[in-house]
Amino acid sequence: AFSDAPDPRFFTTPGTLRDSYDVVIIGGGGHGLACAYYLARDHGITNVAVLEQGYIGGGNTGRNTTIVRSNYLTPEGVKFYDESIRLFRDLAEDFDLNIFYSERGHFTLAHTDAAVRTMRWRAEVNKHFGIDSELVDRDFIADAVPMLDLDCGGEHPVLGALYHVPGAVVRHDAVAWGYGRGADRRGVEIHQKTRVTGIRVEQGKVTGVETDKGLVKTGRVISMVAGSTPRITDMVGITTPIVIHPLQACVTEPMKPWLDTIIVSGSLHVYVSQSSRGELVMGAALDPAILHSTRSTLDFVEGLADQMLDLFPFLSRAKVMRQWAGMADMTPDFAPIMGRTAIDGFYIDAGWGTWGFKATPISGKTMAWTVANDRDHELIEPFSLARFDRFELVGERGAASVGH
Ligand code: PYC
Repeated sequence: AFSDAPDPRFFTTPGTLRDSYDVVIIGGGGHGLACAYYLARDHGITNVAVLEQGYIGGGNTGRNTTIVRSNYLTPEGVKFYDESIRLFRDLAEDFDLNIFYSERGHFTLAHTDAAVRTMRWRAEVNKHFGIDSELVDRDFIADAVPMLDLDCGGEHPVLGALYHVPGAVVRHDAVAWGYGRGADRRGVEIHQKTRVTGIRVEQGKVTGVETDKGLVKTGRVISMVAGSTPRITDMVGITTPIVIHPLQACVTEPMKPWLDTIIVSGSLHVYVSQSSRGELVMGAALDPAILHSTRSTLDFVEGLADQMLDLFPFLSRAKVMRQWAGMADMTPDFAPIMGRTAIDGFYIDAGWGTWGFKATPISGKTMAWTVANDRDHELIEPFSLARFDRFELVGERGAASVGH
């Protein structure tokens, strides 16, 4: 039941782990907390532990550039992310918490004929599913983003763009904390600083989870981590085609509002929006090496600045205030891996590469449904791990904002 008692903090701090839980969620990021929330709210499953090795929302949830969009390329992707946007729009009310959801409009710039063709393709797929996206020309972009140098200093002029009206930014930590508080109030236990060290499987079925705080019995485990996915799947003897690359980002010092929209340039490998605090939130391509690291580099800021100045030359004196990195679980087709697995009671929500934050609500909701019904929700059927054995890939590479 939802408690109305005044709560000076967001969460209760659970004591020791119980002996057993109906469901154990590994990973206290947005996805794990959203799943716990919907398990409790929609399915009445509250004997749930979320195990987080660090602190909640401290992984990729707190390290992304907060962009939400549904302008994907495949029908499977478009339907999935569109449903996520619908959920995002209601979250502040669901949580009774301001998550600063701000619809800005989202431009993906095309600098080549091939990119224009892909943008048109995406626009048509989007429109087919009722999503507000269209291919726009230079005049349209110039009206919407007057500060943008459409000629990019003559190097790679912008030819057009995919304009996606619902594109939004949202406070990422508020999303994680809203889900966490909602789950906590419904009886879910969130155990931070609790590292999973093993998963017990007997005769093909999950029976428990080993942690640095002791063993808990459970028949259902959901892996909802990033960066650590191979470590967790090794525990149950499952392999995925995931490889991990660092993805870096940074913010400038705050400045007066001048950029209302979200700008992505796949060819120049940059994306930028201006936060409600006035900072430019920016990112670039994946780091090239396969690496398990959250180290920031000067190389990244130098490369990003170079490309940003092609688009916005007047920013040459803007100071970078902070930079950081996350770990992106990349899949071969740039789509996630979700649902049941060959191990009875072991579920996976992984492969979120550079596109995971925007899926937070829908991944939580569909994974909760999948676990409650022990059947893959129809929206995630295309994303099953088994697709790689069947060669039924969901090719979303052309809709990734991040270079690779
Ligand atoms: O997929 O929109 C995106 C995105 C932006 C930054 C990283 N991923």
